[in-house]
Amino acid sequence: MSQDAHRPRRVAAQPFDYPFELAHTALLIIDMQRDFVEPGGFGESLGNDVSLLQAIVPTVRAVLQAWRDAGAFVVHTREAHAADLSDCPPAKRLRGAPRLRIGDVGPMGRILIAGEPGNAIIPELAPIDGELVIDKPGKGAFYATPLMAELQARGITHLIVMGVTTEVCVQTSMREANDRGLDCLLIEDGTESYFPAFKAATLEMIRAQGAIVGWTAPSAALLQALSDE
Ligand code: TIU
Repeated sequence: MSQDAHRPRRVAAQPFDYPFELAHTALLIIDMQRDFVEPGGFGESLGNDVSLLQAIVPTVRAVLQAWRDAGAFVVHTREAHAADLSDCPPAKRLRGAPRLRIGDVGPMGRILIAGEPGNAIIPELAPIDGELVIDKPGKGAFYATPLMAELQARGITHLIVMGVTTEVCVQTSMREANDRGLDCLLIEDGTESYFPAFKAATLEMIRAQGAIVGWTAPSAALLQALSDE
């Protein structure tokens, strides 16, 4: 890493500035996979309008590009289960009355199964060489995954978080990260929910009580911090 990677930087965030160094910070992009963002996947099978989520793709892409240009570490996650469903609790598969259950065959292959077309990260945000991809069986990115060990091996102490959905996999992952001692900043326009009220409430509860879970900031504030000399 260059000297510049160790320079202290600050994002104008809520509830107060977020300090970070590129050398110790990863960009964590949660579950920007076809299952949640495109019609015919898991998200739509649960009865949701997926078009809401598609709106953040250009913003997530712009931040990802700036982060790559800065030479810092990127992690992508996918909510994914093994083909034999051995890592999918029956409670998760059988709850409710979705149009298609996890493992059923849909228009993009088997729902939420690793390696199926619908499980792929959308092409606009596809991982490149050197980026880590974590398949996670739960909503949180740390539960039953090697993520914490991978971060520790690289000296990562800070996470900049984007992805979907705000109150489900994003918030769960941020709470898991916070309990593990990581300082997390959620990019407000780089995350979305099928329920706008849930997104708004999640942003508020994350930064309440003196950043009880973490910080929030618009993407422009992060891009400014990356371009500051
Ligand atoms: N249903 C919903 O809002 N989300 C999920 O099931 N997974 C993620 O958030 N990735």
